[in-house]
Amino acid sequence: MAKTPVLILAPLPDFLMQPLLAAYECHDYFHAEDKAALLAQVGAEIRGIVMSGGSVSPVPLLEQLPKLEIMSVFGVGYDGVPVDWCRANGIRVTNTPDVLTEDVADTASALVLMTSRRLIAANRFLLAGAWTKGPFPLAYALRGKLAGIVGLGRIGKAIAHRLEAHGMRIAYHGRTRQEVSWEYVDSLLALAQAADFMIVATPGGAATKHLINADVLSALGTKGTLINIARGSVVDEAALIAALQNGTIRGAGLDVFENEPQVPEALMQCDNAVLLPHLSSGTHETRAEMARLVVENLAAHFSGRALLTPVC
Ligand code: 8YV
Repeated sequence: MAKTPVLILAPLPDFLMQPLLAAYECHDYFHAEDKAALLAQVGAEIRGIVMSGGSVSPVPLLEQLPKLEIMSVFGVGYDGVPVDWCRANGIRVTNTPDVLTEDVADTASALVLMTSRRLIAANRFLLAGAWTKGPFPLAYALRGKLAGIVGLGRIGKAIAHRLEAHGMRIAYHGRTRQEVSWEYVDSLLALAQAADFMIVATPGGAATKHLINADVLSALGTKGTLINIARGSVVDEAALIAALQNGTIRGAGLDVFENEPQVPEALMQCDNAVLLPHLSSGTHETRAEMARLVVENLAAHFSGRALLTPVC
């Protein structure tokens, strides 16, 4: 029997590509030099899409795939998928929630520690031989400080638990108050004013674009550090660079960027920022689980079984 044709919209690891290639006729749109030619050749037959959390599937592309039935996202964030359009057109969407929560939360708390204790600068200091000339400058303690979580979903909660273990106080802002013991702050600006660390854990997409803007950064102020493990789009990166350059805020710890993998040179020059290459879910264990969900969701769909982790 002929294999079902699927379109690959993002660079995917071998341990995901292998099972996909075994089961499907995979067409690599991401690496195709002539994308229009690829669509002209196979677009009419494509029944599935595989993409990553950060990748985008615009409606004009999807409109060229009349037999599309399912989009399987290798990531928890599906802000690159036009979900309303998919719903309206009967296209199923799946993602990979839960399996990455702990790793992403670990990365967020690592960024809190790296920025508060200036661990990357300390490492550079030692390697440069500066220790023999004197001690590394003192840093800031975490105990008693306020972590303001923006977006208290599964990942936000896992971050809060970790930071409590460091002796931090927790407050959060989101669309709604939740049944949790942490303090709810209904204004983002008020949370920024109070927080020593503001930790962004919201979904990406239009609803949260540039939620963290110049006003929020001013409110966060010189006592404050911004941590972002969510999506680059949530932070106005130009405003953040200005705030880091002018000392409006103390520092930033970022795993995501507005135009990644491009990171502005000006941001890389900020020695009060710790920058990571979007690695928060990047462990062998978690990525294997994410790959399993991508493959099993597709298999479930094409064999008429219930999806494991449906978005719609
Ligand atoms: C991944 C992510 O880096 O889950 C997400 O939404 O952005 C990340 O976990 C990405 O999807 C894998 O390429």
